[in-house]
Amino acid sequence: MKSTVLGYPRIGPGRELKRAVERYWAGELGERELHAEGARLRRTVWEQLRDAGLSEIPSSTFSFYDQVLDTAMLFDAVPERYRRLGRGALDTSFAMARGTAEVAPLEMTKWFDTNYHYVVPEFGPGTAFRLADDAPVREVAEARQLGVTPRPVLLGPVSLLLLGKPETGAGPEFRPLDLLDALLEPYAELLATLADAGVEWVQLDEPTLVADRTETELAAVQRAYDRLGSLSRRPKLVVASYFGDLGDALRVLARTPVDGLALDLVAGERNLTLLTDQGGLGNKTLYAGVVNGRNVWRTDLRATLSRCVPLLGLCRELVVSTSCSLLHVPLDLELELTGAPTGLDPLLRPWLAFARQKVDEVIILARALGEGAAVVGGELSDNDAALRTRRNATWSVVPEVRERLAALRPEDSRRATPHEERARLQRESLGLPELPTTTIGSFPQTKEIRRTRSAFRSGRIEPQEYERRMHAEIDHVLELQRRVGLDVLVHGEPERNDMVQFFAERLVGFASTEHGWVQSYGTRCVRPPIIFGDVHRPEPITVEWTRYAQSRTDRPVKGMLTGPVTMLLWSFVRDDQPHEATARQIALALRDEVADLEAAGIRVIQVDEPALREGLPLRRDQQAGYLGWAVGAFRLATSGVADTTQIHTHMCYSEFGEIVAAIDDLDADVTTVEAARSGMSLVKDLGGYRRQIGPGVYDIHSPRVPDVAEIVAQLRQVIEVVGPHRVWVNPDCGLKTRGYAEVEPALRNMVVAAKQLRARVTVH
Ligand code: THG
Ligand code: ZN
Repeated sequence: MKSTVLGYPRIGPGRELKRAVERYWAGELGERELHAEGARLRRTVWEQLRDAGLSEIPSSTFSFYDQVLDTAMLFDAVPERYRRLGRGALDTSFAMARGTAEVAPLEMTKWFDTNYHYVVPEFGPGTAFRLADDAPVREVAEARQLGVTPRPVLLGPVSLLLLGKPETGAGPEFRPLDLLDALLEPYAELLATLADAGVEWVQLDEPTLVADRTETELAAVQRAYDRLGSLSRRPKLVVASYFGDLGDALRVLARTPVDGLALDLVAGERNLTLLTDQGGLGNKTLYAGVVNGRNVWRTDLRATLSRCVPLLGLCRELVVSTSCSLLHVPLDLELELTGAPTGLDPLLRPWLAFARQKVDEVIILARALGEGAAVVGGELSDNDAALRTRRNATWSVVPEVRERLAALRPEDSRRATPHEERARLQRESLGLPELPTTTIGSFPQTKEIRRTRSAFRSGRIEPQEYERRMHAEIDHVLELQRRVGLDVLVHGEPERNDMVQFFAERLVGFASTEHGWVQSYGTRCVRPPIIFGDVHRPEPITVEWTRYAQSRTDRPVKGMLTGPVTMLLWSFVRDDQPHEATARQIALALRDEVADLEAAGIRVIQVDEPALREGLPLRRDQQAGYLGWAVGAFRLATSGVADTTQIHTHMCYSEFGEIVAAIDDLDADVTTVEAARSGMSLVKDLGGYRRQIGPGVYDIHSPRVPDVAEIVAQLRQVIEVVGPHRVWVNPDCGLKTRGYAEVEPALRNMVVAAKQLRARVTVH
């Protein structure tokens, strides 16, 4: 029986990809050297998969930045403004991904419900597709040299178009999908070339088909795969779906002449019913995605085997596979040290499988299915034993947490007084002006700050010295805020690295890794923590830093926490209880932190939920269920405070409209949102919105200092829709990525803008 994975991490065990690409950007590495490093990274992956004994090995899953961008480039979908720069292919693609001094980058957005972000291609009526490169063919040759016969992976034509957006000026009638027929030609040409190169299978990824699709879109799927499937010169085609079930698209694809389908049987459990209902795939090959590519838990091999057996009767050939690309999990558990002070708990280790370990799982399953379970008897027993340590673990269970949750009453998740009344009380007690000014929380993270944190972590400086330096930094940040005249101050978060990692390291039930990097976008990576057990807070986390800051000023200092939904969504979550239960445990821990901040005299507390929107299920019929528990967790974390304590939340996106009702339901007093980068497009969704809102009035992603008039204009747009009394004035989030040279003048202009408008607003 064959085994495969749909894709593999490309960053390298020590984030070599990041280092090489960033050195290239800095001019420290030439283009030839960068390509050589890319080739080396690909080779390492292929050798690893080959030596593990995987029978089908993917190629073209490598990218210097993003695979969607690469596919757009491959078919020459380069918007004119980047083409005009006259750069080579590599630099053109980096210009599209990151922008240049002259042009802004393409938009970047979430890759479905994962923590990966892709570059959004742009299409217009003038887009002229052609096969612009032979990279997939070259990679095949590269892999062959290692004795690997690869299966090239390409984003499919329907998803490429559906994931893109119309370019400005494309006209109101234009849909990217209109270009499908034109796009199929270069796909056909590429498939022919791959066939000539002796490629047996090509994987065409169509993940967009696991979301709700219109009849028109399904008809496009049919057209695309009828056409590609009936080409005379082509390799076998497997259409890969992942992150959910195919719904109606399964029936459509099953009727086309493609040779195989890859189905996600983890996130898309319904695929099995759909498959059975339509009597199987007939003559087609089923790539059965049974090993979870999205989490880090060891697979229950025996249970998975029994799930695979009935699949054998539903297709001509079965290939055991992962549910999706392994891009979304860390590379190798073997890289992790075990034991104190920073390593993984040795008790946790047998519970886990990262990408490399998942490859072994796929291979064991394939052997068991092909040759009988007896040939992998030892491996299955090891798996049993490891899973038993997890099932029987008592050390990760905290009865007090469960009892506290069980004893909660509905009123614990409700604030006592309606928000209009709270707003009045808070305005009086906080003494804030109209159009109050604030920031989202972090201030520039200088080299000095990073050095201090790292010195403290490794024990090179004493706690007292660390505290002294952090206090000095807080003083500096407060002084700046006083100087520019902000109303609600922050301490600047110098003690924090990543917002999720920081809290995870201080909560019981979360584990952190040393090398568990996962690509977030381009060269940026995160190390998602692992929620393995019951969560609680052994001691206050942020209270002392915030109390210190408040002791240095008469203005309100805002406490800053990461919300329960974001903590959950940006971690690997335990799979042995519903997400709702885990979210409530985190919420309870944060509720204690909120209470302690309040007791320490903090009157404004921000609980960030930047991930709330991205957790939204891809299928509409599952969205209400998710929003229900997500909102419930936020409210549990924040409803324990007095009326006069003002709860803020922050979200990092402007597609506000979709979830505006849920945001309202959070019952936060103030919501700040990212808005400037999308030209305040969220304003259109604020029509009926009745709460206080702080749309980011300038884009912090660029070093440009916005002038006063421009901020005034942005604010006017918002005031026009929601009136003057509900508007807060703040930048977008992420000041920590900027330097003081820009931050201070930009904030000063922002405050001046607020004051100018204030003078014109009548006090009520
Ligand atoms: N934290 C976590 N997940 C996230 C974000 C976050 N997911 C969504 C969004 N924010 C992704 N954005 C970023 C932005 C910057 C970086 C990563 C994700 C980043 N990473 C450093 C790097 O790759 O060099 C490493 C950071 C570190 O040392 O911990 O800059 O904010 N969890
Ligand atoms: Zn944000």
